[in-house]
Amino acid sequence: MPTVHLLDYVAGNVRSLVNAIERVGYSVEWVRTPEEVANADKLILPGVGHFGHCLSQLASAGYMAPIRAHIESGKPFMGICVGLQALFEGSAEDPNCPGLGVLPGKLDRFDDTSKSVPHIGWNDASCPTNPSLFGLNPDSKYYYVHSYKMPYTKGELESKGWAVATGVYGGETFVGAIAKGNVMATQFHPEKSGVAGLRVLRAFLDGSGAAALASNPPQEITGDDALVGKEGLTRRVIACLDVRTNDQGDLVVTKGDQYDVREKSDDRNVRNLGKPVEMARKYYEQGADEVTFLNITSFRDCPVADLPMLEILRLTSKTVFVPLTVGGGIRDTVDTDGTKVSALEIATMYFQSGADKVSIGSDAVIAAEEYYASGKTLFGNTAIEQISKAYGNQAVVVSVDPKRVYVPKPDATRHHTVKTSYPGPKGEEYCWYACTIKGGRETRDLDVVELTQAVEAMGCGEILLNCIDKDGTNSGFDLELIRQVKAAVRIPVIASSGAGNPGHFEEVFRETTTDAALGAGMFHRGEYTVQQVKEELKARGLVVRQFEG
Ligand code: 1PR
Repeated sequence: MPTVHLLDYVAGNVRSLVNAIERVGYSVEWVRTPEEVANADKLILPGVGHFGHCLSQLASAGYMAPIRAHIESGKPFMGICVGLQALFEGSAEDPNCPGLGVLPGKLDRFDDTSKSVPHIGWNDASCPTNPSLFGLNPDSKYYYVHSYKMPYTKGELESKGWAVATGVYGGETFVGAIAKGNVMATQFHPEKSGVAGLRVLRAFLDGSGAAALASNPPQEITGDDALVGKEGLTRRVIACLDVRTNDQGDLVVTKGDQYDVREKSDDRNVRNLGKPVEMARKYYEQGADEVTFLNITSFRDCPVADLPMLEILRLTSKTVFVPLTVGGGIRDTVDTDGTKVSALEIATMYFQSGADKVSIGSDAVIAAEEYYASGKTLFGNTAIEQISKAYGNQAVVVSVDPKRVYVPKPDATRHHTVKTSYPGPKGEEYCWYACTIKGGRETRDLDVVELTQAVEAMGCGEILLNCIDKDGTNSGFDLELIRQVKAAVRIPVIASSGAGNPGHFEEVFRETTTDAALGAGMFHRGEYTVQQVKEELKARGLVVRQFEG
């Protein structure tokens, strides 16, 4: 197998990248010291998380000069995500930390006054001068996750000989990919962009991308060329698999009604809806934009290193090239042999097994309570803070399990209420959403606004907003809950619980500003496919990513 060298310089999830590289027929050799950079013919600089963290690691380990030398030698070089950002002079994310300076310009933050930041999801990489630059396709979508971007100024980089592909997010046009000579870099993650992304990786690795560019160098950009074919961020549809061991000891995908996963029949068996790896693969092939696994029992009696979810991730990430999230049991814990294992260590095992994000439930509620009890002080010791510092905010999702508490009027409680169109049992016209822990078994005196604002302050990058009242009901999402949380935070929110048909997805995207929507039961029971949901959204004029086989 031909090889590519991958720079191993910073904590991050490179497992998916390795899987994607292997999938297109190459094997990875690691560069673990600056001297080894010289061994590389093709070099990839991956990068996730914080610009300053990545660049200061590169600088202090002595990598900057060897990387520049590799690029100047004319050997193939590819940067991914922060690997693209590193090519510029610097970033507002850490103004004191210089980039490689191969390209002029500095990155700035997306404006979050009227949109969620980070920019998470599937967007364009459209290059008017070279539409099929390194396998890009104007009709394909690519997976982005970043808060800082290189703003695009028409013609500026092109005048220096660069081909530039762009995307648009909330009116801001940013650099999605750039290429010139031996250098190719993407802000999106090709390894998480399905078949469209694998095509880009292959074009870099087999040299066909550079050859095509050499024979058709970018021309001056004219007129409105740069604005062609820009649809913006697509509506993200996520499939969620709740996983647990059943009474026979098998690992199964299950699904509850209001979190009760047992059959209604007398035997009260755990519902078995299928096998996790196979079902994840099926949803990927139906066009799911992400797959989420929630370990809903935390496999309590198992040594941490043998957690069955690790194997599920390893197997799934070999064939599923969209982002994978894993949740359940991510907290400081004591292993079966008495060793203490931190939440960060557990998250690290998940990332190394192929997860792109981890989702934290109960532990986030406890951390938020402590945050308010200490007068909103951040000590840096929560799982959210530690994992987001090491892997970036985008890697930390907080999964919220709220329940409605009805009140007759807003001042009957200290909590944030909503006026509801679905009054309570005694005709109460208001409700607040109480956070729960332990899979809904314990209700806390903390509302969803308090929780989501606290975890956003701690560095959480996205909210997975379930709703116990709606879970498994097939009656549609709780729009009132979603609107309340969307108004409270600036990070993206995934609407979850209650989806029973494709129309419910259309409704939640039309009636709220949710960033993504998740379904479980309707997919598991085979009532509808993810593809049908996307067809419905498309028919109603919403932009979606279509699966490319
Ligand atoms: O508290 O960090 O160990 O995480 C536990 C995780 O497991 C949390 O994310 C929590 O939401 C989840 N969980 C715990 N118990 C259950 C249960 O069902 N008994 N599942 C559970 C939560 C809810 C959604 C579901 C949507 C959509 N599952 O993920 O997929 O409600 O369902 P639908 O479309 O069929 O309505 P920790």
